Amino acid sequence: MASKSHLSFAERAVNHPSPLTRRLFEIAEQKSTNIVLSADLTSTAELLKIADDLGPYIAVLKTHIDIIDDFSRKTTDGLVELSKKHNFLIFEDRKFIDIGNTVQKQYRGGALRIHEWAHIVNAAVLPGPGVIQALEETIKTHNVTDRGVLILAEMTSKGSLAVGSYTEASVAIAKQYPSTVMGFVCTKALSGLSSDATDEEDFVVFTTGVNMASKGDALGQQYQTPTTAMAGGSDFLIAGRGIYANNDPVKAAEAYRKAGWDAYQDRIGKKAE
Ligand code: 5BU
Repeated sequence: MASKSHLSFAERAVNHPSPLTRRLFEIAEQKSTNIVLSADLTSTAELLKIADDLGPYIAVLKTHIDIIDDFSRKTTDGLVELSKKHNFLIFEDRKFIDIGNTVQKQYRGGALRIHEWAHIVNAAVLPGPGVIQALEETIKTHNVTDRGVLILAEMTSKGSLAVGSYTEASVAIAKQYPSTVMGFVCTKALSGLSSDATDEEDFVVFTTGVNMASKGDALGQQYQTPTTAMAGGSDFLIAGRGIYANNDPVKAAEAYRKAGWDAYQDRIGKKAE
């Protein structure tokens, strides 16, 4: 996979084939942030409050909508309104992993109606390429240009089995669906995995397990810092408890934003302000 990580997001936006990826890059440049807030709060009021308070510091808000105790249309209508107010994208961390027929029902319907409000969703390719085909079909049926998918190519938890040939297969499947797959959730750039790299490809690397104060948790989570993640080739940094569980989430969001953006500017050869 050809890496474009030495270029600025603005440069990468110019000829990028995906309108949603272009929009993501533009948001990052406009707001000087590559932070994805993992807003793992469990009530609608808490979720909407953190989204409103931290919206100015983030490029993307990541949700686990199925952990909300009092989920209703108000939850997702509120998120959509805040995404417009603060100009961020919404990423539902649904991790689709089933046969295509089931995945389409999960993406389109049920109580959550994820495709109606989430710009980005993710999927694991354990079931094979059909999982991505199913998501792509739903997106194309609805004729929208602001929906995309990230493939879970690696995981941050101890003992993860998403390594080696599984990660390589994730890259190969991404290449089959270039208009739908924006990139990967992974711990580092996946360069060198593929021998038929082309210059046209520009997948985005989202890295989870980012924390400035902790090395992990009691349930196997393993963290790296914004600086090490960016040095490893990440583009967007996903941080949860490091920000929302801090005594001062606004101050923490600004600290993560600055650390991520400084590291990004270093990488593209611009002096950090
Ligand atoms: P934390 O509070 O920063 O540890 O939250 C991390 C979030 O990212 C949480 O929502 C996880 O479900 C999510 N996550 C992860 O931690 N590791 C992974 O490999 C993937 C997602 Br994929």
